[in-house]
Amino acid sequence: MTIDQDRLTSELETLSAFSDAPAPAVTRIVFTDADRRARAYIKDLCGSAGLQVREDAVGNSFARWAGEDETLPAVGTGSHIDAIPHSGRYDGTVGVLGGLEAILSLRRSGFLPRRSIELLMFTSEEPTRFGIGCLGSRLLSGNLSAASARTLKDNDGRTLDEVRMAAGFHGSLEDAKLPHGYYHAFIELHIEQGPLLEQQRIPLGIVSSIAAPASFRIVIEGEGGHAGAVLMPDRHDAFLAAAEVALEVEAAARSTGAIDTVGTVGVCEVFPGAVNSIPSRVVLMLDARDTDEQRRDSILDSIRNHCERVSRERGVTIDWTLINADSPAVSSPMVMEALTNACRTQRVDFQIMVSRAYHDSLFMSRIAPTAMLFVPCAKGYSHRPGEYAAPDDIARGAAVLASALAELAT
Ligand code: HGY
Ligand code: MN
Ligand code: MN
Repeated sequence: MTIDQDRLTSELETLSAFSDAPAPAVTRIVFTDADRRARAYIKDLCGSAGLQVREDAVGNSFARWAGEDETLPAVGTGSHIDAIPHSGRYDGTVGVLGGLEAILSLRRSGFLPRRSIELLMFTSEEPTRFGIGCLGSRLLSGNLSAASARTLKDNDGRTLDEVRMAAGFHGSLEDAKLPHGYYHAFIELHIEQGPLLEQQRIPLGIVSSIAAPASFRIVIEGEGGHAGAVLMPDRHDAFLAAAEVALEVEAAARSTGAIDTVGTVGVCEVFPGAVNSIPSRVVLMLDARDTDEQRRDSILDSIRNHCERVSRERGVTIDWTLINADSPAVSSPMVMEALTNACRTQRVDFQIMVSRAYHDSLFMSRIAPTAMLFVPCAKGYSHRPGEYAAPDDIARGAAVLASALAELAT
């Protein structure tokens, strides 16, 4: 069984061109024209490969290689192709195109799966447009109800229904949830988005758990006013209150003493945004994660307590809105064993590791035995134009994925 590395490399290159940012950056926001052209490209590749392609109401796509016994739960693999603004070309796409190449290499080798093998392309793994990550996998796993999904709006105030239907995805969101037991197992191939594999010169990572992500929208309302005329004792500066909150996010994350606790404020919108006007309103978006859910929640509590103190002391109001607070994912021993068997058969060194980024596998693990396979990325860079994974590393990941899929589909 061989991987066509040149083909895989050229497909990743072609896919990266469907972007709203000039190369080497990639911007591919869900349901934009760039996303729709990229989807069409992937669908064509799957169709020409003889896979049966279907899409659900939110745009998750499923390309199936029918197994000998189609009544059996299938084996799934896949990832996402949406990309946050000015990011890279490998996040997610390696799992979609690498998954397709793994399937093609098995077909070329004459392997016949007993269970069907299905390549998934999840909609909107990134939170960019609708504020919540893994929208597609949340819906298909039942983590997010159709009714809750309908309340989502993008920054222009357009609802998910409006946007998805304008992009050609009709049908009922209620039908997106997969039936119980639909998959026998699921594997996601992905770049590490961290530096460990490269630093330790280990070509593959088998993920044992995915950290628990949480995100909140924090709105701080103070009093505006003239930047010259309002004296300091009379001010209720919303941005300075926000600054105290943001610094507490860092302090709380560092306070646990655990390297797995992380937190940041990735969005800060200041109103009215004039140099000579005291900020009257600030919107912050908080992202906090930990492999240990209780530890993550403990830092959220301390940040929240700090907000109450800042509100009292500065005479501002601070409102929290939960966007998501998910449990971590623990990988399936069965799927991890299929991956370690494949590494041993192909004599590829690997290490067991944690994923600090979340992935669609976080939600696939709620409905099927799941694990992830990481390939190194240069300097651990991701979510930035310098993101890079070497063709031979990607090909090696696809080869191990193919063997693991074959084991699970037999
Ligand atoms: O934010 C994440 O962890 C993922 O890359 N969307
Ligand atoms: Mn990402
Ligand atoms: Mn990703």
